[in-house]
Amino acid sequence: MHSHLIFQLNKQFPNPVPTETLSQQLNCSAAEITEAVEELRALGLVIHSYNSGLQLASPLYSLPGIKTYLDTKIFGTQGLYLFETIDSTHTYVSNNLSTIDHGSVLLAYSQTAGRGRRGRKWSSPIGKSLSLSIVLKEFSAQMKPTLLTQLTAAALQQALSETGLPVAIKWPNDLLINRRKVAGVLTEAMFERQVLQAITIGIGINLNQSQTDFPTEIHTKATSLALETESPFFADKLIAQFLKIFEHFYQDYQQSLDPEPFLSICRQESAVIGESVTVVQGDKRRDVEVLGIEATGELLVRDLSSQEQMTLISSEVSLRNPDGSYI
Ligand code: BT5
Repeated sequence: MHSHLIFQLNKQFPNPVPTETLSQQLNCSAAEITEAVEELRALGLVIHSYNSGLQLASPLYSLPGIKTYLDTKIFGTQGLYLFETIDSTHTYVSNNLSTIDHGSVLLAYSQTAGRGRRGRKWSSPIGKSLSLSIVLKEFSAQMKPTLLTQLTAAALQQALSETGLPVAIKWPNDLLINRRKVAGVLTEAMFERQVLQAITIGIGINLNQSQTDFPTEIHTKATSLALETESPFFADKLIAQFLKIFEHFYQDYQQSLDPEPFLSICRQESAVIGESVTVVQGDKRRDVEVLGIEATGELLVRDLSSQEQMTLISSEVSLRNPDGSYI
């Protein structure tokens, strides 16, 4: 009911939809519509009531909306779930792994405990952001799970670029527009008795946040698709396109074991190759020039004081501007 109501409201956005029209479309009473709207408002979603009808405050994706565009064989076709609010889609997967099939996609309008890398927080306010986890249980024994972050970043870069915006990848897992972070990727592997059972790929995308919707500490480093396009952003198509491109890269990589198709995008669209940056590793800092991305997915850099070349592993480091600010 909620999903179909949102789908109908979204289709008419920004126009209000009369309750009678919704009753007919959803085959239910006006009282049931009012009850559903109250339930959604109680979650924090903003739905305006006018004499002329109901109106979403900002566009909202929905399962029926995504399915209109979905053109995948596996991802999202085996299982596509949408939570209105959840602690974290990643945490849900790890707590329910045995009941979730390979290729399932979990989405959430809001996360109360969204996670980034190394215990960092991911802000996902209700109705404004996209939180998505993909569950992988079938993989070639020879593939390198560590490369999946870059596979995902490349797929996301390609999907986001369809907006016409200049989208760059900040190795290993950030997507930037005009040097501000619009999306992030989190890959987690789950082992049982040292045997890889599953990999969960998480992506968070900022869709319709205004600058004040971001926590103060990330005001100057975060952006949303609505801020960049200067208009409300409809995400159904983006989600379907991302899943299609992800599926293409993933299936291709499982068969060929060749990471070049996605690594070449990470290199070509890199925000850091050729730049001088500071590598932060725990308490240590080191100024380097970024030379490239190796076939292993590691970052090739040259230390600016010793001139020594070295590779960096994504799980261990973060990159910053030499003055410490976000790149
Ligand atoms: C990431 O980590 O960028 C990975 C984000 C993955 C989120 C998805 S949502 C679905 C799935 N379920 C989860 O619980 N997580 C995944 P990292 O590179 O560590 O970046 C985290 C840092 O980005 C924070 O410390 C903030 O500085 C900043 N940040 C937090 N929220 C942000 C936002 N909405 N937009 C831009 N930057 C943000």
